[in-house]
Amino acid sequence: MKITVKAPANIAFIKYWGKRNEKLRLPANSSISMNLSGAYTTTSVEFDSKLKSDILILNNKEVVGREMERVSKHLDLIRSIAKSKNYAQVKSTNNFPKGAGIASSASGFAALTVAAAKAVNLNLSEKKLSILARLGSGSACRSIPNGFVEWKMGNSSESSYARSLFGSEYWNIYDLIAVVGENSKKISSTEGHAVAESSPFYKTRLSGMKDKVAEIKSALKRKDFTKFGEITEAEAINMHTVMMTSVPPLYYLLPGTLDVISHVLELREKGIECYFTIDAGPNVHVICKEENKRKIQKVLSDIKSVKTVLINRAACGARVI
Ligand code: 2P0
Repeated sequence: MKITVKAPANIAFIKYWGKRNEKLRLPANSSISMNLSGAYTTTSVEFDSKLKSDILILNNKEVVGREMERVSKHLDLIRSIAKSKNYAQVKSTNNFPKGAGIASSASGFAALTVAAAKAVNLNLSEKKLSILARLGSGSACRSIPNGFVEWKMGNSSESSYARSLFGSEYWNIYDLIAVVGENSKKISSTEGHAVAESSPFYKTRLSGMKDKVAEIKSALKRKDFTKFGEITEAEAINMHTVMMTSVPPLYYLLPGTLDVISHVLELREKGIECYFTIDAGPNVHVICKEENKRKIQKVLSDIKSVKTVLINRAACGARVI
């Protein structure tokens, strides 16, 4: 049976950076995110007893090598649970342009997990699917549940998974992604996580995490946009401080990144409320309320270093289509 699944990328307001257990992808802290309506992966999986190996077709091109091996390893895990030996054909496309600097591993592994589990006739709970997706790529576990999501760090594989705090319709806030450059990562996120500990600021970052997660959850519950934005912005800088002070240092920011940040600060000075966050890449996610969306979109689009602005609101999690 061929199963097709659509899964969103997600933006973390409280980030996952650093692991307690690399193999199990257990994070050093809990994280909070929102699924993105405008950036998603669509993946179909079909197991076939006639296949001699797994096949991966990504954006209409057959993929071999490391990317393929990571997908095959994930399929092995699902096969072992289902006690199946059949190989699969996996076809996957991202709706966001290649080089837009949006990580595809979260939406990719979320879609792959749900599609493969269903295609091999496993009937798994959302929690189990989130755990499985986490084993493929940590941030993918947050793309399984709906809307605004918490990934509880847990203390074992079974207790580290994501669940929905609020559905996608809960709060009409937007994430305008100002794309300033490609995500030409010399060091992958997986390798980046592994060196986080080498930053002298890493321990300090982790020591403040519990309170920060509680505070942002409270702001989310109260729909206190100012508090929510202030925590989000400080958290992004906190993570990038750890990144830039690790050994080797990881510099994801480009001149265009700072250009956008300065416009965000200027907009706020003018009373147009918005806040930024940045992932492991140069692009700036500008978070705003609906009433300011158009104005901010125009300002961002007019910045010379901004190639395009991608518009997102909260979305539901991975779904069979
Ligand atoms: C996040 N990032 O919370 C943070 C913010 C990047 C910066 O999760 O090794 O691709 O596959 O578990 O999930 C990127 O890390 O790493 C990430 P793996 P992943 O969104």
